Amino acid sequence: MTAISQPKVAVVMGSKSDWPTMAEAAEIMDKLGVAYHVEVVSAHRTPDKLMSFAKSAQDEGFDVIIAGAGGAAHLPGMIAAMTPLPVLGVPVQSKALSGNDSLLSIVQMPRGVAVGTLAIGGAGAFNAGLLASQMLALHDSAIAERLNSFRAEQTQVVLDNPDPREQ
Ligand code: RP5
Repeated sequence: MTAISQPKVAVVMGSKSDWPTMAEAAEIMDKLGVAYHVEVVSAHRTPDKLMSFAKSAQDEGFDVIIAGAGGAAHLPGMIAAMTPLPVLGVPVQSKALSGNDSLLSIVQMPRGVAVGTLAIGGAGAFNAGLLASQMLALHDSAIAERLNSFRAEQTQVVLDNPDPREQ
């Protein structure tokens, strides 16, 4: 389904190399008809851009931010420090430490500055897209209906395929 309205979700990531992971957030939002904006914003390589993005995100009309990064993954936390919008953090799987570094640097926020941290890798990105859609669905009945259909289809696929030996 093609998203048609002004994006309410911003999907940012520390590097182009994060895109194969973060594309899973885009995939579910495409399916649910949720408009989103995507952009590379690096906490370490483009710190000024990080600041201007985070500080202007609400005025730009975004309702929720999905931020993915790997390694010393400071992007979600730094964005959360500079915007009142909810931030969903996706730990990208790193080569050196399998994403444990990403996870710990995103999840362990100090009390008072919140990041909703998802699972490492593609499942986390997918669920970030799902959660962002669920947030928008609180005030958008069309998205809510598509979410209900998505869940019903997912359930039906499992119910229709109970034998684990079959493909
Ligand atoms: C982080 O460093 C990015 O989020 C990425 O996961 C990681 C590696 O970046 P590249 O060296 O592939 O650009 O900032």
